[in-house]
Amino acid sequence: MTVEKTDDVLRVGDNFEPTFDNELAARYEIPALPGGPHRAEFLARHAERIRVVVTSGKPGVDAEIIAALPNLEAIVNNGAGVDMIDLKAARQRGIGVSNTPDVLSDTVADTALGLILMTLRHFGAADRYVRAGRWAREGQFPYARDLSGLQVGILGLGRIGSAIATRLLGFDCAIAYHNRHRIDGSPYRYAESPLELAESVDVLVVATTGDEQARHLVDRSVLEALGPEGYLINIARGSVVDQDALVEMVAGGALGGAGLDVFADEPNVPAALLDLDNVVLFPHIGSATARTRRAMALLAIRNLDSYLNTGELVTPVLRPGK
Ligand code: 8YV
Repeated sequence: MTVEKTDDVLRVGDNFEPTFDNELAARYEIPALPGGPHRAEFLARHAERIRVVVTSGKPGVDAEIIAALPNLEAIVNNGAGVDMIDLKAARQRGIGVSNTPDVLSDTVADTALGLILMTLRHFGAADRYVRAGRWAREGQFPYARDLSGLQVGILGLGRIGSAIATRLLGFDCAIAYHNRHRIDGSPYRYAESPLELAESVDVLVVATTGDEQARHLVDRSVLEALGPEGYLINIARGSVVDQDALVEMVAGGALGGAGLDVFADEPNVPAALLDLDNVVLFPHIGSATARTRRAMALLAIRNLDSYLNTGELVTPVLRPGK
């Protein structure tokens, strides 16, 4: 593969997902936006000629960076979530934004099922029990809760939420969901609000986008509605849940348990959660399989190639042009 030198594309973010980083470097030589004192100097020299930004999740592309690039036309993100990109600023300028949907839905749904099973059945704690020699010393591990036959609510029945629902049907779960709008023809029961959803289910799975409108959709009242016998699973974004309320309630027994792949301030996890056996904690691994990360990387690169060659994005969240 020949490496193409570009001077109209810019890398933004110093923490690119490794597969994307490698696949991108195999095809393109792209300058990176420096941080700190060198940024202003770099922008003064190069900002004018940048047409496309490539980024990979956090820290994203904020309004300040968008404003600093007067000829920016497109932002290519490696990842489904575009919550770290200022979409409002992009829309105002007619800047296109692409993400990597679909290719990760099954893997993220598998992660959700893993979290649900581990949280209800205490599989992580059971594994630790054996490793610590407690089985031989203390005998029978305490009983857990069945997933089969439960009522499960999905907050955000999009592509990932639907893949989670399909899997749960195999566990004979009754599925309900809440979205901003009811989905015509959906086989699942619709709840008018997150609160109404939480009131009627045993397990609430958060699978929404992480944009500003979704911030703290799961607040204290929603967690109270789930209650001491209820469970919260989050594979979306930490910002969707009021994390302080969650920590307090799950530690105090007001919420039955929680399975969390995402947190409000990653990679920092509240210390109060670390010793709780009714909580399962993952380091944001929803889509983290080699195959899926490669598929995401190749789709992001396809968006970049396509934009540079045709002016169109393959999987746009926002189409370029006013
Ligand atoms: C990755 C994700 O952590 O796709 C997303 O929105 O949250 C994850 O799959 C991230 O995007 C990798 O850059």
